[in-house]
Amino acid sequence: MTVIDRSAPIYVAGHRGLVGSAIVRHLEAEGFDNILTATREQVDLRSQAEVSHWFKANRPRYVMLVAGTVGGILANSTRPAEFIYDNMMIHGTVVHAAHEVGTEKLLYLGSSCIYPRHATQPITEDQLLTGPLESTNEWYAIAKIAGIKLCQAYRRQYGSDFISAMPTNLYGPGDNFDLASSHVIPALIRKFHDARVEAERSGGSNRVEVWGTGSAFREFLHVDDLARACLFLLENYSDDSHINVGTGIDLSIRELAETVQRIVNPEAELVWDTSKPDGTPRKLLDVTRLRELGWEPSIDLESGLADTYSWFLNEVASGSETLRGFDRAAAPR
Ligand code: GFB
Repeated sequence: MTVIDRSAPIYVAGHRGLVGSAIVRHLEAEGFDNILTATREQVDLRSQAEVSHWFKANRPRYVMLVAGTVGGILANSTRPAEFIYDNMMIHGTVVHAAHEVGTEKLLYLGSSCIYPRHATQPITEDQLLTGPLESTNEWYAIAKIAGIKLCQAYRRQYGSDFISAMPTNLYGPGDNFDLASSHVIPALIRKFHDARVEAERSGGSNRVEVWGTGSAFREFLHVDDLARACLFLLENYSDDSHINVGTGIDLSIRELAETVQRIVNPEAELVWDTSKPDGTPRKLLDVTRLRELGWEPSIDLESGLADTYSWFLNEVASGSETLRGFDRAAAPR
């Protein structure tokens, strides 16, 4: 157990993203009153000189390293250079700068894609580096694995209390709704929403194209649950090994599409685009270690999806700038 001083400076790297914004909300709700953030314009996290300079000026006692270039299956397979370079650099610069200023505790966030494509399900932490990776996201996965190893190396050589958490697929308010780069949940919400709006407007077809065969299985965690888990781990976890963060429950992409359909657009006709990849057949995390520490998720998928859709509708209605990737021409007036 680490006693975390809520008035000490805590830096959230990546505060504008899905995860970072949820962590900032949660820290504020938990009484943290010295939350540090830096925009991309202020600090290029890929530059060691800029990051070290910022750390020396701000000296965070704690760091939540949740910044990175992220995206869904298509973005991962079409932009491999950005995914490996940006992420490897960001992990390296932030971990090193935290070491330079003597940051007391750092939490690094990885991803469930670090595990082998054919890992035994549910996936225990010790399956890391036991087999080949899924090809659609191996670039991102390699960078994420390097991040785990960085934290371990700094712990071993310098005694730094740097920990790694591996979340399952995430979703929630603040997600990216750009169809070329988003993950499946925001993509489905937007596709079902746009199809309904268009059908109501033009009286035309109400068809929604879903990628792949629908047979892949995924586990989803609401980002507000992840934010709770990150603070919980900062306070209760201090181990060399990374730790899985998930719900322990998965479903097929077909079942997911039907659930989003029920919430957003029950009349829609679903069409499967099998020219698009399914990706990893299944990646259900074994969350025994996290459960044994005493942490449980609190938001079930159906209510999490409904909550995310209401957030999306509010953003559309308010013309918010934070709704990434949404074409306002298709928004209801
Ligand atoms: O969310 P997603 O892009 O990420 O795709 P991954 C999950 C599944 O949903 C795949 C299917 O089987 C997709 O084919 N899918 C169906 C769709 N329709 C759509 C759609 O309209 N958009 C998208 N994006 N998918 C990512 C990795 O893998 O997961 C990253 O590429 C990272 O490295 C992240 O680990 C959590 O689960 O396949």
